[in-house]
Amino acid sequence: MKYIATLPLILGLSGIALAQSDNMDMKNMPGMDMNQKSQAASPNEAVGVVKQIDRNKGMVTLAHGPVKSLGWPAMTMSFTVENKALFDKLAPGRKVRFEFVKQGGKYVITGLE
Ligand SMILES: [Cu+2]
Repeated sequence: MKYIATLPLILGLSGIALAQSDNMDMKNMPGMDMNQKSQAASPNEAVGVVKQIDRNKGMVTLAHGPVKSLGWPAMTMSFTVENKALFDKLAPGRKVRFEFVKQGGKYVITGLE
């Protein structure tokens, strides 16, 4: 009689334990997902001056200012331009405000003005 009485109690407790760990997963996982999404989805913003343009390679070299989101100092470097229409906005010496994301090992400009 005692044994039968304790069994549902143990099951009940483990049920609560499972429910709690489910809640923890639900609290943690979407939070982590949200952080990863915001990193992937929101592009990095910077201003720069166009130094060199290579339409054939789909590259532009920019002397850009600090990039807060990446902790980058100002530097001159090449970016990939996959959207060829953006080349119409590029000219040597032009000051631009641009957005870029890291895709694989490349920094791809996604917006430019
Ligand atoms: Cu750079």
